Amino acid sequence: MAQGKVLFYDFMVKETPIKMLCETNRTILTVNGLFPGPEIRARKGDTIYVNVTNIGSYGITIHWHGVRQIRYPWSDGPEFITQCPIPSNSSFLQKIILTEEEGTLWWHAHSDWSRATIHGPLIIMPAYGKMYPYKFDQEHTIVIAEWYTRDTKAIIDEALETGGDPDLSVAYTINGQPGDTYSCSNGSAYNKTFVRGKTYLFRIINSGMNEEMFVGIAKHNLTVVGMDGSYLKPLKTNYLMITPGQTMDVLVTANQTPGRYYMLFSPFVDTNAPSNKNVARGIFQYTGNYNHSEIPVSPVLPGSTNKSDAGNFTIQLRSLNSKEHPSKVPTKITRNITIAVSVNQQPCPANQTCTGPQGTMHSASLNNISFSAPPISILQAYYNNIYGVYNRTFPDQPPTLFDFTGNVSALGEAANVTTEVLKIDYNDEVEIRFQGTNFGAAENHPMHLHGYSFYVVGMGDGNFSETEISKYNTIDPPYVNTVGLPKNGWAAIRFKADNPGVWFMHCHLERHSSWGMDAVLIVRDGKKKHQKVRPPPKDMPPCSVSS
Ligand SMILES: [Cu+2]
Repeated sequence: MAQGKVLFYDFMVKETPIKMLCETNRTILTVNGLFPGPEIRARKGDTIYVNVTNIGSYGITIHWHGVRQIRYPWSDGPEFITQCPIPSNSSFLQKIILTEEEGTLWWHAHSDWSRATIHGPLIIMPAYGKMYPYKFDQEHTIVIAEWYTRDTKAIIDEALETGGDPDLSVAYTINGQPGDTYSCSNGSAYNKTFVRGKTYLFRIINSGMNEEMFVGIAKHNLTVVGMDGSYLKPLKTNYLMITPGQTMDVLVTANQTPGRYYMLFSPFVDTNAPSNKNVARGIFQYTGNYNHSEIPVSPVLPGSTNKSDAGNFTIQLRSLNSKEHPSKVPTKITRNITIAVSVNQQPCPANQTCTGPQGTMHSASLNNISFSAPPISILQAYYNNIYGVYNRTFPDQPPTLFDFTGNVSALGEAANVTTEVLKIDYNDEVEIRFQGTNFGAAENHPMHLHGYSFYVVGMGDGNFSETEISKYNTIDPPYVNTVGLPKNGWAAIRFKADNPGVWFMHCHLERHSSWGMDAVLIVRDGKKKHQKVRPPPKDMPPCSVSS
């Protein structure tokens, strides 16, 4: 691979005054005073240094979502997995090693719920002299977020204490703007000008906390050409379904009658759990002669509970698989793992009042293990051979077999709260079958893996069955870092374990991850020198047992 450039960025994490939804006297944690945060723009193969300085009032970490960080988990970011938080009034120089990534990714805080306001785009253009596999005239980046009315660390700290539901967001925002369905943001909605005949590339990032979204633009087709930093075969559609954690590159040609058109983001809510059902709207206005104060045309999107429209969009996605961008789907699987994905409840501790369902505490698990973060980072414990920080007994199969997606009401809902890792040999060809279960409020789970992208070779409703294997797509499945596991369904992914290190795997719905829907993969070093985890930087944030 051609040697890329070395780029430098400065990130200052600080409390910043912001006016949103008529609130006054409100500050939020931002990077460089911006919401959404600053864009990082690089080319394929570049190396980026970001000096992260935290002058906020509590520790944070930053993750580079979708960057594989080959052999260098030290800068990956999830708190207590690869590092301890960067304390107030200190800095950490993070190194982002780009290799195969090309397209739209993003960065975000990976500690408590700080990512609600600490996130931004990470755009990776083709290497010098290389072309995009599609044409466009202009590009725009769209970052979707969820707005909460108080400090998100307080929200999750309190919810984990009581076992109850965390606050709901009160608005979805498009590049920081909730849009004109909110009287307080009338006149400040996200808006862009369309010139008839031109084609626009939209880089759409769902950095929302807890909801999947349907997306559409009135009367305009959308052509999806990339996802999660990898190209797709062009897919023409009139709506998208994008989960938290996912990014999509979408072409839109301005080929309609000059006028004003709404872009609509509307939540996909396939669960009984409480949710924010508001919409966010942006406006596209053509240049030319027409009444520029006319009311924009609205798109028609699937209803908020429309699971089949969500699935029908997702199953059409195919990787580009061209000569320049080939698919390399593993076909000789040496490690086969099945993971049951559940929302659980834990009994309320004695002498405490809990506000979860029927006085219990909300919880969540993978293979019946509700992940508990250790006091020091798992990577530091692994690399320095510190014992007693984690167990190595995460099971390759659900501990008990049952009708996962059937009536589970007779089964106990509590999971084991513990810190387990899943060890994988270097260069194993891995298949993971995620199996949704019907415990608690079942719903779509956007499962995200650090350190890897993976091929989604199959997905479906109900319980996985071996007969599905013959129907897998091993030719051109999408190559992504986040897969929406259908509600009460399954999804099968494949990857080659060629990146040694400690890698977090979790649901990208923040409340599920906070409740324990997480696991840690340790991919062992290979035998050769360039197959081992590189040494740590000297300025790793310190871990203190009390933190
Ligand atoms: Cu989930």
